[in-house]
Amino acid sequence: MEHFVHGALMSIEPLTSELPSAPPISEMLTQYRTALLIRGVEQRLLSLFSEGKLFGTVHTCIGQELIGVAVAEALQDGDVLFSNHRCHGHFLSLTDDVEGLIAEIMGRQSGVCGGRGGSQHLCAANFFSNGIQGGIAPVTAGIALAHRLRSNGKIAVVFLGDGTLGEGVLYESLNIASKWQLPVLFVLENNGYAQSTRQEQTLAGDICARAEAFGIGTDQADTWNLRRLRAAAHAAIERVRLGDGPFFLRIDTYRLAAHSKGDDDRDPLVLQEYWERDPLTQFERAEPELARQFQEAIQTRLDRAVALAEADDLAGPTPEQPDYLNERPRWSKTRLPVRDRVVNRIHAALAANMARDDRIVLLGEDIEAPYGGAFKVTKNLSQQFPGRVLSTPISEAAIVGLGNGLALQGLRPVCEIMFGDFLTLAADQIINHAAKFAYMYNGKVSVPLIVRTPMGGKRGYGPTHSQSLEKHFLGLPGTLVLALHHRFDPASIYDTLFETLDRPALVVENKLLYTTHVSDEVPAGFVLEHSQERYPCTRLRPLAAPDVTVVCYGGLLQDVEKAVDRLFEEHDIVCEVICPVQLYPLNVGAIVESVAATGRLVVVEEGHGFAAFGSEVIARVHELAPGTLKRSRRVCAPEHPIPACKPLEIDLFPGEAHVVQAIREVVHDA
Ligand SMILES: Cc1ncc(C[n+]2csc(CCOP(=O)(O)OP(=O)(O)O)c2C)c(N)n1
Repeated sequence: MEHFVHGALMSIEPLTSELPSAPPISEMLTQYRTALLIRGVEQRLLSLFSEGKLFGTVHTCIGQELIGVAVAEALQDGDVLFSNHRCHGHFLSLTDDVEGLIAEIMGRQSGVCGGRGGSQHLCAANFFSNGIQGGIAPVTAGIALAHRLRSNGKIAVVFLGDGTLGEGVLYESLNIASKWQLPVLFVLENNGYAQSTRQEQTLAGDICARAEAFGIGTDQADTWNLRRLRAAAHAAIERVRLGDGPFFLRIDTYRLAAHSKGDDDRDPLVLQEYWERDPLTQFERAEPELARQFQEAIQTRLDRAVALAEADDLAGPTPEQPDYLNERPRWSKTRLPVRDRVVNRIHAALAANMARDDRIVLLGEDIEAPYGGAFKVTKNLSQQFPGRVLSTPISEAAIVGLGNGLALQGLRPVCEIMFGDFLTLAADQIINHAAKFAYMYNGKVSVPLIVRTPMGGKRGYGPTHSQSLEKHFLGLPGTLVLALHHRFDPASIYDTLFETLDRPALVVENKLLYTTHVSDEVPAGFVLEHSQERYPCTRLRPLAAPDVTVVCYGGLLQDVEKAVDRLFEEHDIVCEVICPVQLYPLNVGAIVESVAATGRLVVVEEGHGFAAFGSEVIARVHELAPGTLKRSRRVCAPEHPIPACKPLEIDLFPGEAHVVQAIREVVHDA
């Protein structure tokens, strides 16, 4: 038996299969033809680059084509395939949409994603790809979870490269997929390299043992034995479909072209050897006449596809511009119908909406009964809605990744991140997945995902459990950031979210707020008003003419109210308070309107102030109403981490005293 190794430089174990000993048999012609088509497309893409007709880069799967072919042919309608940066072969195997792919990579409107996504970001019926290593694993697990919740017998498949075995989120996904017995197949394309780095430099231990450690069954095949590869793919898919949980398929292969366009440092002699052994080279030798006929048809189709794309318009400007709003709100005096704690209002909204809409699923750490979440927001909901409130492992990236997958499948996931500080671990899922899908897939999908999280300090939790990190998530186009407060019913906010959500939303719930009562009993001398926006802005309008505009959000509204009350009583300073719920996209109309009357602005926020909400508000007021703002101040946390020690923490965080001082300075310095 002739063993085949990944080139002389590599020391991973030899591939076990033999080269096909017989010429390709007739029942596999379809597979070879598809593989030749994929290769033809990618070789044409490389020529288009040389001709200067493409922009960016492409990662070709030349040498690996048969993997996508073998997997796609075993799938059924409704199964979902999620691929990575090296996705053309997978895409073509599933869709055969050569024209859509070429137009996409040429940036044309007739591309599968209207020219927005390009080579790595494709979306067609039941096919997705994204160019972030590892992040697609929990998203695919989420799609599989949606299948399981719907008991529809469908499965999800994710393609990963061996270099991606270094990404932690993959292991979060394997763990959850196994624990929840999700119908997901992990296909590991083992080509021995991550970009330019040899596997022996980066990979410890055994590949399949990784999946086996999570109780996941594994199998191996390679691209040099098509019959065995197809059998393995079919068997793996069949097994997942039968409901035996996830499966892991390692396919050994070799990439014959550069990682992307042209950068290849591998030994040319080794490469040449692999070209000799390449299954498509073998096919062309064994069946020259058939191969010639296939090639002729392929080249004709490619000529036409390129011509069609060239004749088409380039991707147009994005129709929906960012909502940097400056609309004057219409205000109405409001009485709040309830007087209850914020935590109860959020709980009530989740319960009511879950009863109304069975697409709503809650995910998070420790959220099931009896615990009900670290702040008790989901108390007893798991008993009320069995199977729809899922306590997860400590896996923030996977929690939001699962949410992304559920949302892509039309469900309404709500992900609880136990402390806002831990959002950092889910940032890739929010920034590079949730926030990108709708745009880069040209509006073919929406991601109605809610991520809720408690933020803020003053509870002595120290540097890593007390932060207000929302500023890092402000300004992601296509997303929504809301902050609850006690002067507008949080249940109403959640009702609106569930009724209208068409994009990822981050909801900031200040920790101190949970036990605060929602109430409309504002300090004497003020009228409580709300704007008639989807997520209303709150105004505490003073009865006397205001001297200064004070902007804040979230839990700090309580401190600001105390401060403005004191300023009025003790210093005769009249403040108008503006408190938006919707931090992004931000309508500064209410603020502009108020500043037009006061000329002074103080913005209060709990997080660090550099490049934060306050700076943005002040910049926008200057831009949108030039000359109206005479003096401004920001009240925010000083630039160092949060201490656990109580007096230090109290002294550090923006509170009533800081607000009073800043407002006095702004008023008296003017
Ligand atoms: C999170 C992340 N890190 C780095 C990259 C840059 N990158 C793109 S492809 C690649 C190598 C991936 O190797 P592997 O997973 O083995 O897949 P292959 O390219 O061999 O198909 C790297 C480092 C990326 N796209 N995403």
